[in-house]
Formats: sequence, structure tokens, C-alpha cells
Amino acid sequence: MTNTPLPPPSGAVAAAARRVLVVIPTYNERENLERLVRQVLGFAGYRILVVDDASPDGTGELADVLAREFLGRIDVIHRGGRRGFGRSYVEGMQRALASDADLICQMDADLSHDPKYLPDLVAATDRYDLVIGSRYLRGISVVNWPLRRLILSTFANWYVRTITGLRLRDCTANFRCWRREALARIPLDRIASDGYAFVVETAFEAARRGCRIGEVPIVFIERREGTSKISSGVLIESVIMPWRLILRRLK
Ligand SMILES: Nc1nc2c(ncn2[C@@H]2O[C@H](COP(=O)(O)OP(=O)(O)OP(=O)(O)O)[C@@H](O)[C@H]2O)c(=O)[nH]1
Ligand SMILES: [Mg+2]
Repeated sequence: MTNTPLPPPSGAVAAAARRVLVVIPTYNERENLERLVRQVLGFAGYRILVVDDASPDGTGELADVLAREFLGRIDVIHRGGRRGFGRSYVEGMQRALASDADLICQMDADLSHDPKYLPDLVAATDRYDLVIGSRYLRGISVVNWPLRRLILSTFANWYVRTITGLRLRDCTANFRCWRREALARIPLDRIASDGYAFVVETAFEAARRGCRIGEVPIVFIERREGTSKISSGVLIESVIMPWRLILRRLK
């Protein structure tokens, strides 16, 4: 395993000049995708990779229509078989690493992650190998969450931090930007998570491999359109995953 620190980013190439690819997994996000895409592509030089899991609501077809409109700036992976957030990201990240992107971002499609923060994440890759858009850096920056959701997320973060030793305020956020060299160190073909535990597992692997991880503050807004896909299976996986990670480190 390589865990030597990565060389610092080349100061000669300003973050703004680097090629940014934003990987977005979708499952039934028809009401949100178009707005999101237009906002992300408002930033010059940014590109998008949509990873759709055969959404019954036609999100995949909408992504194809948008890809034709923004020729060369949107790529779409249409997955078949068993759907999953983690497995979609594994495929998306592999495709991203096969592209010429210098920086690879990840975010939700439901507009909870406001694209306006993307340049902050991108800029911070001058200092970090992995940058996380954090909900818990300045108190709690979450809009429209019921109390039980807030308690669940706060507990989940405490749980993950305590077991894995990850020194992050927001270990479970899917709003991130990787330097290509850092993402390339993660053994994507060996990632075990199907669901949202993917974000914890990849942060853990990044820390273990000597990546410098930093956080920038964001305000998270609960989705207004569409429905959450969190299932009990995915929650159980998230409870077990930190322990699996500890066992992995012991081995
Ligand atoms: N490709 C793919 N994307 C998924 C899958 N499940 C969720 N997603 C996407 O992953 C992102 C996060 O999913 P959400 O359902 O919003 O999960 P969440 O943000 O934790 O939950 P809410 O706060 O309730 O919205 C969204 O862009 C979803 O469309 C899946 O099985 N396959
Ligand atoms: Mg969401």
C-alpha cells in the first residue's frame, strides 16, 4: 500500500485552470437534474459524468438529451443490474480516472449540494488532496431537516469518527473534490460498500494512504423534489462498515 504523502499540487497550474469533472449518481432525479446540470456547467471548463441506475422516471433519457445539448461536456453511464450508490460511484470514478480530468468532484443530484460551492472545493485542492464540503464546520449548517434526521446524522458522524479515528467534522458528506492522484490511490475495485458507506470507506482509504484531507464549509439544503433512497439495508451497511474498516487496518 502506498502511503507516502503525495507531492504538493503544482503551483504553476492554478486550480481554476484545471480540468474539473463532477460525478453525479442519479436514481429518479428527473425534477432536479436539469437545474443542477445548468448550474454546474455555468462554471467554465467544468464537465459532468451522470451515472444513472436505469431510473424508472426517465432521468437517464433526460441526461442523454442534456448531453446532446451540451456536447462534449456531459457524459452518461447507463447502468443495468443491481442498483447502488456505492457501485455507481465505483464505476463513475473509474471512468473519471480514465479521462483527462485533473480534479474529480462528487455530489448529490437532489440540489442539497449547491453547485455554488464547487469553486471553493476546487480552490482548496491547492492545499489538500481531498476536500470535503462540510455541514459541521461552522456549527450545524443544514436547512430543512427534521430533528430526527439531524440527530441521526450527528450520531452517524460521531460513530464513524470514534470507531475509525477519522479526524473530520463531516465524514459522511458526498460533496467532495479529489485531486486525480489521490483518487488513483484508492483501490476502487476492492471497495466493498454498495450504499452511502462508500463515502466513509473512501475517506478512510484516502487517510490511510497519506492523503491530506481538508474541509470547507457549505450549507446543506434538504431536497425539495423527489424522494430519498435510503433503505434499511443501506443503513445497516453503514453501521457495520466502520468495524470492517478497523479489521482491514489490523490485517
Ligand atoms: N446511480 C444511483 N444513484 C443513487 C442511488 N441511490 C441514491 N442515488 C443518488 O445519490 C444521491 C443521494 O441520494 P439521496 O436519496 O438524496 O440520499 P440522501 O441525500 O442521503 O437522502 P435525502 O436527504 O433524504 O435526500 C442522489 O443524487 C440520488 O439520486 C442508486 O442506487 N444508484
Ligand atoms: Mg439527498
